Amino acid sequence: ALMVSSAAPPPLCPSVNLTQDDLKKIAAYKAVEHVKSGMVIGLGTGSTAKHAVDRIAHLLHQGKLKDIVGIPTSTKTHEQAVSLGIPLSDLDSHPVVDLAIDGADEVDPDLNLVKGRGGSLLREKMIESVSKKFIVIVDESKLVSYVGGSKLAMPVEVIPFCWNHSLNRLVSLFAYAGCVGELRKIADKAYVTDNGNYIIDLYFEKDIGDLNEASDAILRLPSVVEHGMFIGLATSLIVAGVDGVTVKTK
Ligand code: ABF
Repeated sequence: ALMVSSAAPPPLCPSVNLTQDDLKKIAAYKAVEHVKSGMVIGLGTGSTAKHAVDRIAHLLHQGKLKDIVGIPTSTKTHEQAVSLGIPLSDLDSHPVVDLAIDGADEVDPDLNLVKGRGGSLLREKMIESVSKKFIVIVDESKLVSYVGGSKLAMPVEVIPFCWNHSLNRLVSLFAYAGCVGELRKIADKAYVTDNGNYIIDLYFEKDIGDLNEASDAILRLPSVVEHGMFIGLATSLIVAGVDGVTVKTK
C-alpha cells in the first residue's frame, strides 16, 4: 500500500505564477533533503534531475554535505557533475547505491514509471535497480492513471543491427494494444544512445495490461537491450504541483 503524505507542504504561494521548471526545481530540492553525508548517490538525467544535481553540488560547496560519491546515469549528467565538482564513481567500484534521484516521463498510481524519452534509460535502470532508495521527482504533468496513459512514447533500446526487424517484432508483440513504433531520429539521423544503440519508440492506443508480462515479452527479443518501463523500482515519489508538494512512499 502506498502512503501518501502532504503533511508539511512547502510555502507555495498560488498567487505567484510558478513555471513548470519551478515545479521541477521544487520537487528536486525536496528530494535532495534525503541526501546525507557519506552516501553514494545515483544522479539522474533530464531537466528535473538536473536541478537535484545542481542542489547537491551547492550543498557540497557550502560544506553541508561531505564525502558524497555520485554515480551519473548519462554522459550528459556526468558532464554536468564534473563541471560542478561532484566526486564521481561507477557501479564497478560502488555496486550498491544508497539513494538515486531521477525524473520520469510517466508515473502511475503504483509508482511504475515510463522513462527514457531523454534516451538514458539503460544506465538509469542499471543504477536505479541497485539503489536502496529511488526517489522519483516530477511536476504534476507526469502523472498518469496507467503506464502508457500519456499516449507518448515508451522507448526500447535495441542494437542497431537490423533495427527495422526489431521494430516490427516489437510492434507485433503489442498488436492487441494498437501499437505503432518508430525509430527515434535527430535531424533525420538515427539517435544513438550513450551505449551506441538505437531507440525504438512505441505508442499504444490501448492499455497494454500486465506490465511484467509486457516487460518479459520485450526482453525476450534478442536485439533488445532494455526498455523504459521501470516496474516496482521507485521507492518514493515527489510531485510538485501548483497547489503544493505531495510525497508518496511505498
Ligand atoms: C530522465 O529524464 C528520463 O528517464 C526521462 O526520460 C527524462 C525526464 O526528463 P524531464 O525531467 O526533463 O522531463 O529521467
